[in-house]
Amino acid sequence: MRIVVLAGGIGGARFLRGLKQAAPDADITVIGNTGDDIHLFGLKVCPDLDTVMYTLGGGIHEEQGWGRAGETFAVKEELAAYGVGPEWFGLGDRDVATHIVRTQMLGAGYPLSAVTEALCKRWEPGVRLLPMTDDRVETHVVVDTGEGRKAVHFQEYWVGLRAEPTAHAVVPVGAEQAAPAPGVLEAVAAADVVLFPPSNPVVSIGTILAVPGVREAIADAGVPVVGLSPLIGGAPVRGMADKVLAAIGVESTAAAVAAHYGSGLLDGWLVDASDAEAVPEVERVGIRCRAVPLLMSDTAATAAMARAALELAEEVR
Ligand code: GDP
Ligand code: FO1
Ligand code: CA
Repeated sequence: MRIVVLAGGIGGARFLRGLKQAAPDADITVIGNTGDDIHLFGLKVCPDLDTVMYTLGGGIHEEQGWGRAGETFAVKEELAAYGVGPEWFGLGDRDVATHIVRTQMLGAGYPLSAVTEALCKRWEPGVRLLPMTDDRVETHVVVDTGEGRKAVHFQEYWVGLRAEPTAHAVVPVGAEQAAPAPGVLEAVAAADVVLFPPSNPVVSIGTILAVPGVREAIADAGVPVVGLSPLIGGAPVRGMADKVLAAIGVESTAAAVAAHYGSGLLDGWLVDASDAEAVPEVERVGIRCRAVPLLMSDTAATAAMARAALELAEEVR
């Protein structure tokens, strides 16, 4: 079975670990969000691609969910001693090696998709990891500074400002001019099922869908498209999905997120067992819905979620 998964960072990566256990023989292609990417200290950092690569490759800092296990921060301390910022972004020493290799290869002319493939030779994530695009796309968030509104890079909004200022708009800068990376549209066209893990619907999956051609390819693939809610009890399990959903005018409920994707894209939607009252509401907009436990407390629980998603895909096929 060929499965295509659109993934952000932590939510996407943890779901993929469960999916691999639930479907060990499946051929899994991951289309990763690159809207979170940022240039820092002359290095190109791709947080969501790296989170997927490290999580599936066994190098992730488990509790934190991003960055490397056993990390040290000597480079960060040395940069701070020079007074070179931004001081709010924690680049670890082990992680820095990944960004050096990536930046060096990009400088030599390799596209991000080829660089990602090269990095994955070391980590062997057991999936094909493709960036959504080889072109530069950067998510910016329009925030209130107290002295008017301004657009800041998503990482500055989330890591630097801890998502405290009200977000008024989310803009995937460059998306309109971007092209899907090699293999993205081909993987969607060849898929037997497309899954939306419980990734952020705005700044992860929304950004991937903003790359021209991706949404259309998924809608036209003629295969089941099934998603899992990142919201439980009307709140994100972690992160700022509620704030960026508010910025685009979507209520923070499992049902509202399904309706936001819409029945033109989604065939099936899983909500948490505690949100069972959302099931009829989702089905009214033409999306088949089931309520099952959606907390990724360990890989076994996550594998059960992945099995439920694949079962729902068979029901709507
Ligand atoms: P990010 O790039 O690191 O923010 O990761 P993603 O975009 O892939 O996923 C973020 C989303 O994952 C957040 O909106 C969380 O609510 C959601 N999430 C994290 N852990 C869980 C979980 O255990 N269950 C569910 N249903 N969602 C989760
Ligand atoms: N998240 C933080 O909250 N603080 C950090 O200092 C930080 C550094 C960082 C470095 C590399 C990397 O791949 C991810 C990093 N993250 C950090 C996580 C990441 O920026 C965000 O969680 C995601 O982009 C949110 O979608
Ligand atoms: Ca992310």
